[in-house]
Amino acid sequence: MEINLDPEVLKAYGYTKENIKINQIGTGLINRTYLLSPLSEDKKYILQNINTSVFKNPQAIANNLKAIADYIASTYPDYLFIKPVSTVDGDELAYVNNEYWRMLPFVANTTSLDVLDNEKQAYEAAKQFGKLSRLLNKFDASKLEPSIPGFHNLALRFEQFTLALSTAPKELKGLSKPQIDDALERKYILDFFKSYSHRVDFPDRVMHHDTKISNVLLDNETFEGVCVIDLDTIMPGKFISDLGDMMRTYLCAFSENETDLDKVKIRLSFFEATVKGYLSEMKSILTETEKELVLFSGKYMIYMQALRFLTDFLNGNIYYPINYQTQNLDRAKNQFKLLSELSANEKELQDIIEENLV
Ligand code: GN1
Ligand code: MG
Repeated sequence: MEINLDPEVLKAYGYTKENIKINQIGTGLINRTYLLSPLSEDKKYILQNINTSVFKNPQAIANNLKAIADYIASTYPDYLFIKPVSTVDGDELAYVNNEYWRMLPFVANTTSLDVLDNEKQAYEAAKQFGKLSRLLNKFDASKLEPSIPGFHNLALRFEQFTLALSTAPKELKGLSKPQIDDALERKYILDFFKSYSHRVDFPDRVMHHDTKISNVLLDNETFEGVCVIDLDTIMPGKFISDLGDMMRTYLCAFSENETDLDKVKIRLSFFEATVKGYLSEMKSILTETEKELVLFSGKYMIYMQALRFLTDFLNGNIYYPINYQTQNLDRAKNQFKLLSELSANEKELQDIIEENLV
């Protein structure tokens, strides 16, 4: 397939179409991603177009990554933090024809997975995300600017849902009635969060905010975690964001796009591996309040994602790309099923957490 990439973007990094091989890669819903293989180098690069309708302030991302990279370089020089490659003009971003681009080094001998097929992968991934927050425990999170304001703010997501509900056409509301009821009924998750959010020992930390499995690089041979990638949403947040999104995306053998809800079940052994991996890094820094919220993290993130998909369906699918009209509604159904599976297994899951907190 011919890849239609603006030559000016390559030029910003000192390349031309003639001296580079280009492949489009990645499965994310938000940014376009390419793999660049310069013919004269052993190294490869990842080039990404930043979706500015989602990331309205790309400079914030560049500043955040620079601040963290500088801190890591002086504090943990052996830690592999994938910071952007500078343009020939020395900038962290290339601005070409009203679009922002950034380039990252490709890490050789690693793979990124789209689906998890064994527990070790869950453990390794969770450990990598935990390690990032642990190493940045002393870094002042307030130095970072939110790259998407209110990104994991459940109160805001609930507000956006109620707004969508008040403006959605009757037909869409009719189609999604059971999910609207689910969303309203589960508002206790938001209320529960609010009862904790002002506690002083529930701090803002540096969180990754997109902990799906494809955002971790694993060693090709040993399958050990090497580093985390996709750092656009690194910003201050609560620890529940990262662990919760891992529960959302690692526990079920099928993705949020699965429409056969009988398949939406949670795998206890993957839960155990995820919690073990995350806590192996974070146990020593989590506060007593945070430790109470380990299982809640999954509820918070799954509920939020269900709300986001349902909201987008009611808004006429303006945010998440879809393959068919009711896909966001199906995704919301999937997430509500996952949420009820988590609740149905609560006792066993809490036992696993307790074992891993001692
Ligand atoms: C988006 O593009 P991707 O797949 O990395 C979204 C996440 C959602 C996810 C659901 C910036 O992530 O928050 O959890 O879709 N990212 C943004 O698939 O909205
Ligand atoms: Mg992402």
